[in-house]
Amino acid sequence: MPTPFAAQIDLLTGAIDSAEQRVVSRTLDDVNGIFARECHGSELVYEVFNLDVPELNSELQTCTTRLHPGRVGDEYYMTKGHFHEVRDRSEIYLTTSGVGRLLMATASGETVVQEMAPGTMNYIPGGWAHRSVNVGDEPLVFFASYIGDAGHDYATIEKRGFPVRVVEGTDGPTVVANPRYVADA
Ligand code: S6P
Ligand code: ZN
Repeated sequence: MPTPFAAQIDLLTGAIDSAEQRVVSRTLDDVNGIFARECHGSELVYEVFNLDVPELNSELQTCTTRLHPGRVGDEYYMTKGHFHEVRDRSEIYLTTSGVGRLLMATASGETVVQEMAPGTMNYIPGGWAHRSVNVGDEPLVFFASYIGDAGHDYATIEKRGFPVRVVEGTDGPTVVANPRYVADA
C-alpha cells in the first residue's frame, strides 16, 4: 500500500519531478505498423512518464504522455493505442498542452472521436480502446489516471487497427474510415 505522495508535473512538457518513475519511449521503429505507411528510424514519437503504484483495483495508476508533433504520410503522430487487459477498467485524461484527438472504439466497432486541448478532460469508460493523436505543431501533453489493475492489451489493436484514422486534409485534421480495420468476428 503506498503512503501519500505528491509530485510536480511540468504542464508544458509532461516531465514529472520524481525519482520513482518508469519512462517508456517509443520511436518510429517502435510504432511501425500502426500507420497506413511504414515508418522507420530512431526519432521519438512519444514518451510516457509513469508513477507506478501496486497493480490493484484499490489504487490509481498516474502518468503523463508527451506525444511529439509530426506525420507519417498524411497521418498525424499517434500512440499505439490499447484496450485495458481487464476490459471494464476506466481511465481519465486531462490535456495540459497542445491539441489532439482522442479516438475511442469498442470491440464491436462503435467509435467516438473527441478533441484534446488544454483543460479538456476526457473520460474513457471501460471497454473502449483508446489512442491519442497530435494534430498540432507542438507536443501534445496529457495527464492520465486509471484503475491500478487495468493492464494493457496492445495485441488486439495491432491485429485489428482502429475503425478510423486522423489525416491532414485541406481543411485541417480530418477523420476518415480505416479501410484496413478488421471488425470483430
Ligand atoms: C495508459 C494510458 C496512457 C497511454 C499512453 C501511451 O492506460 O492510456 O498513459 O499508455 O498515452 O499510449 P499507448 O497506447 O502506447 O499505451
Ligand atoms: Zn489506457
